[in-house]
Amino acid sequence: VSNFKIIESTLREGEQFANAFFDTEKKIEIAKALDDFGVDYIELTSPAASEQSRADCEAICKLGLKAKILTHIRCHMDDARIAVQTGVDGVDVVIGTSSYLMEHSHGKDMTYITNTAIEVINFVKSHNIEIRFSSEDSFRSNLVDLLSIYSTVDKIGVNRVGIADTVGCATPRQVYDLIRTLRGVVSCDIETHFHNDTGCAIANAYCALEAGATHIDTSVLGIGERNGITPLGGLMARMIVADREYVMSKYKLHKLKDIEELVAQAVEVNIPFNNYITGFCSFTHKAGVHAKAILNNPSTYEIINPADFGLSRYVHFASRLTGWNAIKSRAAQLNIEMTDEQYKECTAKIKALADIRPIAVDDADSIIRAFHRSMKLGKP
Ligand code: HCA
Ligand code: CU
Repeated sequence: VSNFKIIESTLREGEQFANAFFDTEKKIEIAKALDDFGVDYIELTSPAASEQSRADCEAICKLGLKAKILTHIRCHMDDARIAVQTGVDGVDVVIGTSSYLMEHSHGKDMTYITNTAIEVINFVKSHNIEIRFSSEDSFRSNLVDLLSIYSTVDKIGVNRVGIADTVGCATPRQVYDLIRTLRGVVSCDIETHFHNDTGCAIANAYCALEAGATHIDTSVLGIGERNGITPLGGLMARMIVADREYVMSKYKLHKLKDIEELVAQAVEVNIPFNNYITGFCSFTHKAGVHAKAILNNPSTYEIINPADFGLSRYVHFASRLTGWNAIKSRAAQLNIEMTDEQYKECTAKIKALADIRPIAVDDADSIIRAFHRSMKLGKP
């Protein structure tokens, strides 16, 4: 699973999110932030979508970012002709291959799709621009058809082929099997794109890498059509556990929270409370048993080190579940020192109040302070 590359699609798939409207300035701000974070590719909405989309695509190409700039088009010569004029480094071409899409969307058959694909690919390549060919709804497409068209486009020299779970139906095992099979058929890179309708988008991306995929599509906070795709932050969480050295060396992880806040604000959503890494409680430890172990050695209950992302852990101590080790640690933060017996007694007082009502940090702190004062005065 090492050496994977990210195709960041906040400015393409993400623009298909219900709330998304990015003006030129916002797109540039997001593109620069993603580039600074270290993503390999930034994918932009098709220049054929609208006049402003075309102008924005050209503007971002002119920024001179380290990341390669891609645009995403239908498998059609009209779109390809516009795309090659924008200054992009690469073009991601897509066409529906499932029976649903062939019958109810574009109405074309496999022979037509293959012939158009060949024409578009040769045209883009003749402009010295990178090209990826992908099927849409790959997991509901005919396997023999898929392998045959991928083998054809591989032979004429595409840089990547793409597999897309457009409807979010795939399971990790299905992903593994399909990518493994495809890996045996093509020699080019394999890009994958997973929607999250059934909550498998991160697991599917990971399985794809295990099976030999090379590129993963992401968006910030996972924004996209419906409930979106593999989130950039969630993929970072998964991958830092798999290969910390590679992830740490390649991405500026401490910028993740800022990028998420930038995008969350732009599309007017909150960062979910249980978000990977940046959710408000992602590194909060509450039960007394957990708190004690965490204070001893954070690895006991943490697979990800918050410091790797410029964040810190929090030991929750104002609750009925707390324990005296957490209270001792809190007392130290308040510059208060007592004996172990005293911490235990003080903890019992906090738990007694927390059994009656939810308590705030201030409540627990004043119990600690009052208890400590009474100890010094010699009356418990
Ligand atoms: C789309 C569909 C797409 C394409 C994915 C890809 C999907 O909105 O055009 O080209 O990799 O989910 O199939 O996003
Ligand atoms: Cu998609």
